[in-house]
Amino acid sequence: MDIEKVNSMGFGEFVDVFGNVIERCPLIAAAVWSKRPFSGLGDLEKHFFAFIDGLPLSGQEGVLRCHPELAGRQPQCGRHSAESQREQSAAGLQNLGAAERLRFTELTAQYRTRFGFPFVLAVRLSDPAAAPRELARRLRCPPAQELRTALGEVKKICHLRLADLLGEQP
Ligand code: 2AL
Repeated sequence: MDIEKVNSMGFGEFVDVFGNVIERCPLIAAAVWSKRPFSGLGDLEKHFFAFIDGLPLSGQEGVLRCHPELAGRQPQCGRHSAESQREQSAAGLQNLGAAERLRFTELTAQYRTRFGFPFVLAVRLSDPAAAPRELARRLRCPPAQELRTALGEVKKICHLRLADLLGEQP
């Protein structure tokens, strides 16, 4: 789909198509529609990112909490989105061995207890072996720094999903 097509979309179609580029946050797509016309992928994503950056802390934490647990069998609420399922299965995290999976699950639980939101990682840019190391490393970061890192991962996931929808190279 090219940018002219995006700019021609009515509100409902735009939210249907872009409502999950930020995981389970269609409100952000609803707000971004007001910013059209867009000149291209970079311009479009700039508005998604600006909305996230403009949220109060509680809103930014809310965006993170809408993400499913990585390699978790069940999301916190609702179902895994189709995008999330695809990303997680492509990353091979569902195929971790039993011991690795247990360790990973323990660390994600510790992460959630420490920071109050789930561990978010753009898994398409990572590999299954790197994810547990990254989780262990980020678990030790100061909370304010970790919030920024996690939102950076949300933006990477958004970029990849937008590039897929527009048929562009990420
Ligand atoms: C996800 C997800 O759904 N896709 C991805 O790349 N990472 N979730 C997460 N908690 O990191």
